[in-house]
Amino acid sequence: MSIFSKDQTKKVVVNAKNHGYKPDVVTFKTGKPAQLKFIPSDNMGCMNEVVFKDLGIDKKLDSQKEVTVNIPTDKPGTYNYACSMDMFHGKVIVK
Ligand SMILES: [Cu+2]
Repeated sequence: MSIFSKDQTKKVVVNAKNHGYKPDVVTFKTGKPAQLKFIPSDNMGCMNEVVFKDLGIDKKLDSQKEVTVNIPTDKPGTYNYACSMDMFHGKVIVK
């Protein structure tokens, strides 16, 4: 990635013992490629899988390294996500 890259990257720490996703809301701008990186902790529990129902994304997280989810930014929208049991919730806003 060069300094001229227009990509947007944000990080979310996953911790089942610390109320879930931190931060639980992230915002991206429309029109630029966006990546949400899930940073593991030592308390993944049932959060070892993340589900973006609206985007049809169901992804295993890795307890050792970050896992990237590409977020579509072609139009404004709000994408909720959750752990595989729908207990912990987070939100991505594209505007
Ligand atoms: Cu869960």
